[in-house]
Amino acid sequence: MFRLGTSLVKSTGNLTKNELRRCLASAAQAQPKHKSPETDNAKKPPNMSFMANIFRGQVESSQVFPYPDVLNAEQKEFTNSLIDPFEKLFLEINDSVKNDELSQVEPKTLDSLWETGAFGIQVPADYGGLGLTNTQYGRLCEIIGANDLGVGITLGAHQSIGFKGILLFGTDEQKAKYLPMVSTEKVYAAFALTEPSSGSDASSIRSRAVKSADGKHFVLNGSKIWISNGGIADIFTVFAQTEQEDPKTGEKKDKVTAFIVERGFGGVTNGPAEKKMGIKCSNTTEVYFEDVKIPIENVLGGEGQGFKVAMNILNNGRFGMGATLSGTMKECIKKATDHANNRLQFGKKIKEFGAIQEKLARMSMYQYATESMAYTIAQNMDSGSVDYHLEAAISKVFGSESAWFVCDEAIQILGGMGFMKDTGLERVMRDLRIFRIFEGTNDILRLFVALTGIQYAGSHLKELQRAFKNPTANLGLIFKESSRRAARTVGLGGTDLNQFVYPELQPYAKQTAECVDLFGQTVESLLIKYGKNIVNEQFILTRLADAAIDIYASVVTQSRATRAANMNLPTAEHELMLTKAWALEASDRCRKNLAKTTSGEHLELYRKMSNIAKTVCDNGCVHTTHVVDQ
Ligand code: MYA
Repeated sequence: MFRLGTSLVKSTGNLTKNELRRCLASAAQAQPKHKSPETDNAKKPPNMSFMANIFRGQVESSQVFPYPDVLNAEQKEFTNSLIDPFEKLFLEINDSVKNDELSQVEPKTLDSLWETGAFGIQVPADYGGLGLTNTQYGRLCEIIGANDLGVGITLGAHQSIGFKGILLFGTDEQKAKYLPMVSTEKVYAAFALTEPSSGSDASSIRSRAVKSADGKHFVLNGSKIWISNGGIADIFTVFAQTEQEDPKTGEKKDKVTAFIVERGFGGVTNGPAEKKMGIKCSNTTEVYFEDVKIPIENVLGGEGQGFKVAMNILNNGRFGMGATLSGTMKECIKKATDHANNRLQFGKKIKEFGAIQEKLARMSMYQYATESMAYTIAQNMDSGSVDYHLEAAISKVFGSESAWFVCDEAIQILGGMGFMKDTGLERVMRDLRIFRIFEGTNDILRLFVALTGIQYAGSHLKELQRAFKNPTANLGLIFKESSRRAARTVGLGGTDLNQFVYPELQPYAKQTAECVDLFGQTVESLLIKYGKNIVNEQFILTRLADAAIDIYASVVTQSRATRAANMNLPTAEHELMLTKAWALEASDRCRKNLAKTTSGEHLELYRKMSNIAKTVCDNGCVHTTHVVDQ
């Protein structure tokens, strides 16, 4: 797992050119010989991701400031025209309680969803879909999330991942053949990656496809588990190992290839619907492939490219979860607010108690941050950005944890009533639990965020090291870096976000900027200390990811509230308040998390926890003596 060590380099310490040169030289030693990402980097356009850049202590503001605004008036009008029918469908036709009880989406809901175009929201109109952008899709996802997450997964497994590969990587022929089916002909799609022995470690799948001697088809064998829509889909995006020959060396190696598989090819079967804790109405099954003959034209994205196809499908769909769950959170907040406004205890409405106010405020802050992230990412994607992987992973982690927190707090505010099925929060809580697990567990995505960011910081240092080999040709770069470090050590030249935010947000932006600087310095010191072995330091990486998440949430809320204030929106004052409160809490948490990556006390704590876990595992349970027994 996480073979990200490939391009990690040891980082630099502080300041002088000679020291910088020495550190960079040691970085070069840590760089494996078989790969040269710096050459790759030289060819690549600069990475515009805000998050990737803060790992190297730099601010690349274009994705976050000003808050993106990509929809034109016509697109906004069209989106608005869809909101009503979508809401009506969920209010008048869909019955979330019944779906949950039946463990099935009622056919009348499915029919209406097909009629409104909900199964092909992003499919271009030429192929029969609604042809919406990511931003518009997000807006509709919110409505789905507010009403029925189980239906959301039926829709999401179909289009967010099921046939997304065809949209992203399909040939013209593949698009023409499959997209009309999946958007208008009531043909369901599914994404088949996970296997019994391959969950988070996605590249370790064992399903295998063997090319025929005439090269015209593959024969696929294998089985997949927990496939959403597995029992109802007729089109699958399937990932399997295929033997690939290196054109240069002739060496043969297994590499993952993605295929579009039709149930009609024969040999595709599925197990019974799984009995689940939540999202019960969405269909989840095992899917088996036995000698399935797949025409060569159904390879998706190129032979041996399947792992990247899978990762990019997942990256591309993750922001949708944030949008969906921000709708869920709004609904939970509505229920909690209704209760707080009406419930009398100790002679007062409970909304007057500080303990309840704190909950409602924090719930609103998490909802605001989740929504702000989702639309920052969606709109960046719509503007053509390809550098959104880290942000999309962050929004998935943050959205799923925020929604869990918000729903839990809503239940707490409602007290005994919240625990009753009739209130509807109990189902939402059951439904929400899976969101922290699927589409990449939050634990894995935290590591992904931290390690991908560190890898990027490392590759930047490698670039500097190269510059030092030919200083006369790279004076500008060397001078800039040396000056930046020199200024930093005397407390100057730090990050300045004030220029981007509404004046009254500046003191808060200053705190976030300090966190950005501290973050960059921490990444560098971790690289100095651990080099490429940082990949093994999961206690630390997790906390680094948490700090990154808080910074991203702070920046997107500051940007969005600035937009609201500049536009004089009627909610601007409240949005500024949410943003300030968020920044205060988040910068405090961020500083603490960063300290926890280096402090001796915490490193000792991690060692102890690691030992405790080892003992518990060796023992098969807790390893203590019961006070009553002895
Ligand atoms: S579907 C199943 C979900 N499964 C997962 O998400 C699997 C999680 N695992 C992984 O993502 C990977 O295995 C990890 C990498 C990250 C652990 N983007 O050596 P490596 C590149 C781009 O690090 P590994 C489900 O749950 C990397 O740079 N590239 O890889 C259904 C490197 O490239 P190079 C990436 O250690 C849910 C190469 O790959 C990425 O094996 C239903 C190898 O990297 C990336 N992310 O592990 C949901 N990662 O070789 C429905 C790696 O060039 C949702 N790489 O250096 C619907 C919600 C919304 C509702 C909507 C309503 C409409």
